[in-house]
Amino acid sequence: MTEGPGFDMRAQYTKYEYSVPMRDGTRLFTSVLVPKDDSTTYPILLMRSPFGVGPYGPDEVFPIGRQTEALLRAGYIFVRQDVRGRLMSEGDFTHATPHQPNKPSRTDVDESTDTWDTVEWLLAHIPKHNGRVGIYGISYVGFFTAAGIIDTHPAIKAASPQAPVADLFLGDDWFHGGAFMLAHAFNSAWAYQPQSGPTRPPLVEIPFDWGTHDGYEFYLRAGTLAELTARIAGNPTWLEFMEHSSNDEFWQARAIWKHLSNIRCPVLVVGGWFDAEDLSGPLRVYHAIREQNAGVPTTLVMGPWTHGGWSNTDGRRLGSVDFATDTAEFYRQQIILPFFEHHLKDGQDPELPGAWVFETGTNVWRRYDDWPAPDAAPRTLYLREAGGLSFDPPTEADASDVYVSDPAKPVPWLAYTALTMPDEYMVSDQRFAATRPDVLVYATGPLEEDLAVAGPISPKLFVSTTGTDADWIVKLIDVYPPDRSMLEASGAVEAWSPPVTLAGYQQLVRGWPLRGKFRRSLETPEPFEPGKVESIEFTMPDVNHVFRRGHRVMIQVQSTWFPLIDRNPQTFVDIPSAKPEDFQVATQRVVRSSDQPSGVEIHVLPAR
Ligand code: PG9
Repeated sequence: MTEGPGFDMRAQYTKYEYSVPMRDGTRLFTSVLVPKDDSTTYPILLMRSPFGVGPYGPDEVFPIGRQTEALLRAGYIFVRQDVRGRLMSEGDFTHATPHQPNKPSRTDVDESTDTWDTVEWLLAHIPKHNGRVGIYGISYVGFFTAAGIIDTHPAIKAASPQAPVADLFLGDDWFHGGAFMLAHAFNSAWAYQPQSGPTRPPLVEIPFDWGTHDGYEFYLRAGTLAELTARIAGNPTWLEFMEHSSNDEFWQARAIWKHLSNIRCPVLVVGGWFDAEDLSGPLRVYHAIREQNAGVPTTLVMGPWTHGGWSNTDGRRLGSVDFATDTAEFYRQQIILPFFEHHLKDGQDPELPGAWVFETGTNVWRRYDDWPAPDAAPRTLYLREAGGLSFDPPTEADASDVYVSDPAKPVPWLAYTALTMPDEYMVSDQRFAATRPDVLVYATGPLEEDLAVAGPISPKLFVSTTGTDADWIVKLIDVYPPDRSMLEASGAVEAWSPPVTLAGYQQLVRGWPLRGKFRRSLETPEPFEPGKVESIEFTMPDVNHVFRRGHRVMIQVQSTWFPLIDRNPQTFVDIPSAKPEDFQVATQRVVRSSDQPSGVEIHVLPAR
């Protein structure tokens, strides 16, 4: 069955609501849709969520994304559950529930045991099931999916963690490279209010007058993090951010990827190349499952998608960038549906490869045995004189570029105003930044052949600062040729979107910060010695992008990216408690000499 209008949940399913007991007596609210059709049995699809599974009430239908619709049309017993301490479930909620590898007591619980107990209960109490269970979910729900298949219950026959949160400090929602993801964290903190018992929505009321539609203006006026904290006193999630601004034991206990073992079912990990929230998560979960579970069939699917874009869009376009086909519809019909149909109903084997990844730039799907593509080889693009960028290292004995970074005038992350985090920023035009004096710009000439880049991107820079701390933000950019237009790129323009000229467009392919004090350790920060050149290295999440012939590759380097990340005072202090006077102007130097060559390591596929 394909998607489309006319899916009538009430006509095809009956809804039941249960209070399901866990081994420690805590009861979790569980909503179950059972097909009305009595002629056969159905597998169970389970989704465990911290966001609420309402509207509550057996007569209430609820909104579903297009992915779930495709599955419901095919026929499954569909189960959604409020996790501990959220909405209508009992118990206490803590972010990214720490996994307990050893459980000395029978009543020790975590997401693995709650999933196990839920599956046991469903098998015993729900009619018409065929004994097989699948589990899936996006984002935080992806975290509960991944955590739930540790020590997999034998009835779970297939799992799909999608944009799973794998590590909230190491690159998922709240910290990237040790830098605090200010705009996203501030917004998401409101979603997790403490509750004293099962609570119906709405839980969230933002007690806050932004006073502007411009996030840049709002956060700049808000001042230091300490001043912002004082203004929103009492938000427990925010206070956790402020109390844990390094990769301390709090975050390490929540790093679920380290515990992804004893997995006993095929796994389909899904993510989006342009997911502004959880891009690291799917890559980390995929590698952890492969490394820690020999022989478990595991596939990585990465499309040109925003956060959950494979579930709620057609995947044809993001901002000004066109991907030529409805990539999300392809995924729903050709990948996720056959995956569950095969493992849960003995449908045709889709013969999934180790990695099925969309290649941006050429706009084609590629199948590989593993990810990163096994034949991608590391090469370094060196920062060169006169803003050049080349695979040839520099030859000068003494050369560097300098800029002044002023926390009072941070480089904006967008060329337009936004209060929250627009998904589009992941492919946004960077021309506005390229003309600023506090952004270094390096670019190749027009490429003579396609350059296919597949895998992680690792800046390796020699830098100094006149301060004692500094952020280093590196952006990999695809510069379109001067004769390029949107019409030419897409072949079609949607009615709502006027033709945009892409001539000279500087498409962000990947950008990532390193908070300098974490250059040696994310656990133990260290100051810079003013003026002393040091080497810094960090790795940004993978890309799968072809810089087409005639395009140019560009690297931009800057020290603020606001308010995507908070401002580094550029003095070595505890940033959540930094005072206004701690914020200082600093002069940043990037060395590009023959003995201290700065560059960005990419992984290049052989010419096709
Ligand atoms: N990426 C979102 C999130 C996960 C965990 C913590 C905070 C935010 C989400 O959409 O679930």
